[in-house]
Amino acid sequence: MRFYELATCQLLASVIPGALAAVITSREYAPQGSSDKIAPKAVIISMFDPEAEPWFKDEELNLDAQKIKVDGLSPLFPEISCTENGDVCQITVGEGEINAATSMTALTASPKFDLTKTYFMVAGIAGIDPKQGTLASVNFARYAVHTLLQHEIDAREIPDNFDTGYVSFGTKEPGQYPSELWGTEVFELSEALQKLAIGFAEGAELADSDKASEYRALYNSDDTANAVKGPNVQACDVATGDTYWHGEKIGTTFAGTVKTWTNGTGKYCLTQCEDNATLESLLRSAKAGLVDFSRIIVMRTASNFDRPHPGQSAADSLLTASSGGFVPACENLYRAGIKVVNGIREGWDKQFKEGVKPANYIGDIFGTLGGTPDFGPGPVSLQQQRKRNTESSLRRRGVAVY
Ligand SMILES: *[C@@H]1O[C@H](CO)[C@@H](O)[C@H](O)[C@H]1NC(C)=O
Ligand SMILES: *[C@H]1O[C@H](CO)[C@@H](O)[C@H](O)[C@H]1NC(C)=O
Repeated sequence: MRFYELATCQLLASVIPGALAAVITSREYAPQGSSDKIAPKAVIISMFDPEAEPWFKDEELNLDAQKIKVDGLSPLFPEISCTENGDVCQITVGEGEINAATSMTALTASPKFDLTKTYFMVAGIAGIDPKQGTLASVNFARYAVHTLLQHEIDAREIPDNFDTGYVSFGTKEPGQYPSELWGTEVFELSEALQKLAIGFAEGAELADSDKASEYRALYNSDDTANAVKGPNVQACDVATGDTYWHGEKIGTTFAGTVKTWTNGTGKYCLTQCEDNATLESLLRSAKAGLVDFSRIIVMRTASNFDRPHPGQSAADSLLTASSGGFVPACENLYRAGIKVVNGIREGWDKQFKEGVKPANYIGDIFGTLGGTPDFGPGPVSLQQQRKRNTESSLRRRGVAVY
């Protein structure tokens, strides 16, 4: 059954954007003067309404000024919203990996926009590891790791010598570097831009709530000192998976995944469902010259912890507890995010139009955009990797390698 499910999920993820491109090409792509195109300085990427709403309360920004219908967006969120002069736009991509990748591809393929100089900012809520940060904090990622892209054995059937049910593709035990790579395992973003964004966001007065304040005090272990402080702005990497995981043990597992897959540089901190998909879409559009991968910011505010506090079960923490973090986290997307957006707008002529040169490797595990990843298996040609993936897949199913 697993193979069938796998095939289905791949089919959905690959066929939808393909069909979409055909629709866009046939229905929408009419030659236009580039002057007709909207060329935003910044695009804010939300996943669902509570993340988007705080931005629309800003009457000066006025994101309601232009509503632009784009074929291929989520049926729930069929329009891009832009300011009067088009210098800032907002997209709600929908939740989960498939929605994020498909909606972003629809936007970047649309002839209504020129996004070659645009800064993209993912602005969403996330879970946070209490060892790394706290409720309502504002976090900017350098690495996005697709931690759910591996084998899973249900906890009740884990072998005695395994400490987790998660095993990288192409390996036989937990904790190994994957030899089978699908290409979206790890994304690395510009650290120079991440630092500038943190600098802008630090100028924001962050929201908090009494309830969040009381709740974070319950994380009173020696290793969770970061959880009991008030909301702050910091660097913090993201882990992606459509499965909304929760708990100490699974968090520890994925902390290991992030560490192994980024070759020790990335640190597990935030959990969410879209960033790798959004980044894969932007990566392919960057390869096509439609966007610039050095102009991407991932900002996630913490709406909840990714595990229980001492004395609480994982199920209670996930399903019944109310941490008070959701409302201030959504508000802080705007409060910190508008500082970043305005920083880019105000510094446009001086710095941002030209671009911020990245000092670190940026891109995916294959080096698709050029350069050499500081993570990944090292030099392997795409042809070799395809062969490895086929062989690994056949080995897993006991089929003789041809
Ligand atoms: C990352 O770690 C793996 C496993 O130890 C190793 O094979 C690979 O060469 C490393 N990659 C880089 C870029 O250092
Ligand atoms: C997804 O994004 C997260 C963080 O944004 C990153 O750590 C992860 O490697 C990414 N994975 C994929 C497959 O894009």
